[in-house]
Amino acid sequence: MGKSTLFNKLVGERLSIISPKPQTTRNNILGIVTDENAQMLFLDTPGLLEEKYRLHAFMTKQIREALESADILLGIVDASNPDDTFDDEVQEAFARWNIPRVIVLNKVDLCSDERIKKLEHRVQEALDPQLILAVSATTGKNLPNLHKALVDTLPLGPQFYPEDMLAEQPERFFVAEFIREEVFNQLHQELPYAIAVVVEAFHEDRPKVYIQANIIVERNSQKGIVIGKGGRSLKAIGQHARKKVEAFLNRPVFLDLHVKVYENWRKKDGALRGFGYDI
Ligand SMILES: Nc1nc2c(ncn2[C@@H]2O[C@H](COP(=O)(O)OP(=O)(O)OP(=O)(O)O)[C@@H](O)[C@H]2O)c(=O)[nH]1
Ligand SMILES: [Mg+2]
Repeated sequence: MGKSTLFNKLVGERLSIISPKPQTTRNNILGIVTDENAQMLFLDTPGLLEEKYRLHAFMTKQIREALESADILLGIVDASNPDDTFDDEVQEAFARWNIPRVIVLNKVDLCSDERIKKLEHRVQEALDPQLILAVSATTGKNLPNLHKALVDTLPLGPQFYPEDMLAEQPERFFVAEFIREEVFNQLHQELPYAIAVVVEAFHEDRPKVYIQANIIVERNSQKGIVIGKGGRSLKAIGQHARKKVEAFLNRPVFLDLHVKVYENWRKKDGALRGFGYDI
């Protein structure tokens, strides 16, 4: 859909992880943008989903909490998806939340003008937002207009965060997320969904930041797949993730990755809490 891609572009920093698979984002992620005129707080959320695991209940709770604190509801429609129907939950959120509602038609780099016109009508009919904007999160098309529209729509309020603050979650959170993103990149089918990442050690008092993290899987059979033949898969995940972490921390990093099994962690509240999903 492109929520995280758009969020990163609006925030100007790669805070949220991105993958072609749905349900990549699990936690709300706050991005703080401060310029001479205003401070804007963007919250990237998981997507709406059918709850099959307790982890999904956590994700739905994140969406609800985001809605409760929002001054603007910014909904994203994948304009390249030929499906023109909107889930009941989406329609309900748009009908129920009494705050300014903006719909972004994303991925217009993949669509004809005719398609966009048609979709604008459908969206107006089904969701009745105050504003519809067609953008491309990837190419940046129309994002300055979106930014301006958001600034103009936001209510006046106090500045919540210091000017130089970009994010609220700790560095370890983002490190775990970059590792999870590489799991999405390197492993296929359902496996990335069965994985959590926990940073166990983070030592900055050396020339290379030492980070030890566990990749948690749900079953023993998954452990072998994550490690791969001769350790190849885990090595690739580690190398790519390390580069992202180094770019984020702006320092050299030694990343020590291990794979651990925690049976059916996605169904267990205790495990979820331990892995950063505070249900
Ligand atoms: N062509 C094109 N692709 C895009 C655009 N925006 C996002 N994508 C791609 O769409 C896919 C999903 O993007 P994400 O940003 O991870 O989507 P999301 O809505 O955050 O997804 P979840 O976190 O899984 O709910 C990725 O492969 C992106 O590269 C766009 O404007 N144009
Ligand atoms: Mg996302």
